[in-house]
Amino acid sequence: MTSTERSIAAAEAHSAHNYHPLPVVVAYAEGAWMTDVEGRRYLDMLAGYSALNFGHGNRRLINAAKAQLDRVTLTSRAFHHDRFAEFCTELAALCGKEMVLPMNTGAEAVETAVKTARKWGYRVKGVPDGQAKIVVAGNNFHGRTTTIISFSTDEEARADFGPYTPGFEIVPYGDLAAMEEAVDDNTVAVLLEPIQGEAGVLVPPAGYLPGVRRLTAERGVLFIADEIQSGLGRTGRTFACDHEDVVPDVYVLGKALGGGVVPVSAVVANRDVLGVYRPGEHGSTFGGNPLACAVALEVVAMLNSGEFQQRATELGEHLHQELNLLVGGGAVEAVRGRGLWAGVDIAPSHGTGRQISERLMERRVLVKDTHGSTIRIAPPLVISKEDLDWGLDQLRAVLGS
Ligand code: IF1
Repeated sequence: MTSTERSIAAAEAHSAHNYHPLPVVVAYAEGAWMTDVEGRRYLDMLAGYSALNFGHGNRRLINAAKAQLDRVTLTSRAFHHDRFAEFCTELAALCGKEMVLPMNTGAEAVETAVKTARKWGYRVKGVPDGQAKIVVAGNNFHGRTTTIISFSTDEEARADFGPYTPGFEIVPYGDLAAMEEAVDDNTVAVLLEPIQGEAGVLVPPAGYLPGVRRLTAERGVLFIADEIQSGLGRTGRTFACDHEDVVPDVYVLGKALGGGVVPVSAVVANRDVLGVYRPGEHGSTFGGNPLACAVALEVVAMLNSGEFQQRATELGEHLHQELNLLVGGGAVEAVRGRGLWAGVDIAPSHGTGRQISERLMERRVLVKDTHGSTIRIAPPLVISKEDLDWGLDQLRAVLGS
């Protein structure tokens, strides 16, 4: 047996099969490249589902983590620490907001946003206790907790996890009239991905996000933007909402906020929203820990430079220009996305998303399929144009176009 086979066999024997990973065992990674246990190098076109926007082994992030490791890594929030205030101040400023509630994973931040909206609904808006409603979109993906999958429309993510949490109404993504119809006096929030990732990198119709912003402002409803995957440079702007000059009431951030080094997530909003909390009403052992703050501070500093947003814009234009040339050639039925983020619908005649992913792996490119016949392309924003073109050459070869 090769070391790859041995590693995979042991993983299959001793871990739950809640994933079906490609048969590659990564041992090292740098920039946009990963090296497996056999020494083979792969171009990473998934970037940890956009957690690795700044690339593997980003020197600024690794050095920030290393420096903090020798100082203090965890205090709990029972005490202050000397990176916390700076982290909250800088992240709030990046978002143009006043306050931050730090958590760890994306799902925790989404759960925190749901709890915040409900508490705001009861304490500020005056919704009768227990009656708060949150409107979400079909084909959403906001995480895997039992409350979050309660408002999923994906049977695979929901099945056998009931009983489900009530208080959510699902409307079609992109349909403003349906959203208007759903919002009522007990609605405390609308929760949306500004671009739906798992659904296949679905960009909403132009005007939809501004329409949601107007509707929620008029009806006294919080607009919560889940920018966990779409945010922090991926689409060519700091936030995907920026493309339509929309400022939500609440940003939900994660993934790249921790730079692919440590889990860091956060809910960011003004005092009139996050001010609803009193001590003891929410919390997390690791939320806002010194190591997380040290890394995330460096992430915010890098985003403040605008260089990653600029790269994602320029390379993204090139990526979409090249991908759009494939549409109509028989292998590619549609391409969607923004910046360095694309969903490519493969014609079933050319294989499933999984099969294309496996063929690309044989050519040393790693992508992830989603829902049958779509592959998503989201390389680290540090990828060179040459490497991006090489990756596109492998895709064209696999698609025979
Ligand atoms: C899996 C999907 C992507 C997210 C948005 C919250 C979360 C995610 C917009 C929760 C997480 C990850 C989770 C991972 C695969 C990946 C994913 F396929 F699941 F949907 F990226 F599209 N909001 N997305 O995309 O963040 O708790 O994971 O830190 O669960 O398989 P998390």
